[in-house]
Amino acid sequence: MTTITPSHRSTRPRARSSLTTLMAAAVLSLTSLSAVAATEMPPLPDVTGDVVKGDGNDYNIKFNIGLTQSSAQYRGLEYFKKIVEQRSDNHIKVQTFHSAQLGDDLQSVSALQAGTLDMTAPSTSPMVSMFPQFAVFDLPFLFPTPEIADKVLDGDIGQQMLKDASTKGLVAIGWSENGYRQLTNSEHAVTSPADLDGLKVRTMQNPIHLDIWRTLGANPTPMSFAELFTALEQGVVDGQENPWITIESSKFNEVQPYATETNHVYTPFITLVSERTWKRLPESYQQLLRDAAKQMGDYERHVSRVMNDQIKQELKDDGMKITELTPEQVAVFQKDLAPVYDDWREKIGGDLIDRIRAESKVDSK
Ligand code: TK8
Repeated sequence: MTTITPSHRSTRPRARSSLTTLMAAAVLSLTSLSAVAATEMPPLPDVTGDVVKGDGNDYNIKFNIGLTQSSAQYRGLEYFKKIVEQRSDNHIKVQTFHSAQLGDDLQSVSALQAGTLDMTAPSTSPMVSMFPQFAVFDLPFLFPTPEIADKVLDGDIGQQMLKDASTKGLVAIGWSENGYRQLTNSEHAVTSPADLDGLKVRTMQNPIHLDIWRTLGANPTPMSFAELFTALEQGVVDGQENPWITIESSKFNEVQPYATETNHVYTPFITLVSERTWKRLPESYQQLLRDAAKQMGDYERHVSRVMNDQIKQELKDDGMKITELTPEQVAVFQKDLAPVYDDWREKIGGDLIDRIRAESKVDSK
C-alpha cells in the first residue's frame, strides 16, 4: 500500500484524482455494459454514512480476486470501492483486480502475509490447512438454505471465525458468497453417483472435496481456479463444480455441455486485509473498511441470489443440458456422502457441526 503524505495533497493530486475518477467511471460503465449484456445485475446501491475523518494521509489499497469482471464477487468489490472512496473523501483509493491478475486465492493470501498485496477475498476451502475450522463449509449439504448460511456467517459462529482468522499476518473483516456448487462435465448427463464412475473432476485444493468426489466414485484432481478453464478445454479434467454465476462468468459452459444441479456444498468468500496494511491505517479507516466489507457482503449475497436462477435459465437457453435432480435422487447423493461426516467430524469438531445443524432445525420448525 502506498501512503501519500499531506504535503502531496496540493492541487495537483486533486487534478489527477478527477482524471482517475473519469477513468474509473469509464471502466465501470464498460463493466456494467458487459454485465447488462448477459443478465441484469442489481444496480450499485448509494453510499450511506458520513465522510470519515482520517489522519490527512492518502492511501492506495490493491484488492485482488480470482473471479472475472462479470461475477457477483466483482460487483461487490465495485460497491466496496465506491463506499471506501466516497466515505474517505477520496483519501483512500481502492484499485480492483480480477481474474487472478495478481494471483489465485492462495497466492493472494500469501501476498497479504508478505505485505505485497493489501486485500483479497478467497474461498474458505483452499485455506483449510491454515484454518481447520473453515472445513465445516466443505461438508456436503450442511447448509440447506442461504438463510441458514447467513445465520451462521453473521451470527456468533461466523463472527468468531473472523476473529480466529485474524492472525498469521491477516485481518479477517467480513463474509460474502461464492454460493451453492453445481457439477458440470464434458461427457454425459449425471443423475446418480453411478454416473460419476471414473469421471475426472477438478476440485479446489481441499481434502474434504477430494474425499467427497472419491466417495462418489469419481476421480478428483485438486487444482487452482486460475488453471481450470484451460484444463477443461484441453480435457485434462472432464468436470468441475462451481455456482451457476461462476459457470457463466468464467464461460465454463463453452467447454462443458452437461451440468447437474447438485447444490452439494455452500462456499463463502472471506474478506481479508494484510495485517501490515491494517496497522498503517488510522482506527477510523480500519472501522470504515469493516463497515464497507459488511455492506459489500450483504450486497454481493443479494446479487448472487438474484442472479442464480436467471443465469441457470440463460445457460439452458444457451444450450447447456442441465439435469435438475428429484428429491429422491438428491437423497441418494446425501446417503452416499454420509461417510464423509464420519471421516471429518473429529478433525473439524463435532460441536461446531452440531451447532450449525441446530440452526437448520430451528429454521425448519
Ligand atoms: C476463485 C475461486 C472459486 C472457487 C474455486 O478464486 O476455486 O472453484 O469456487 O470461486 O475461489
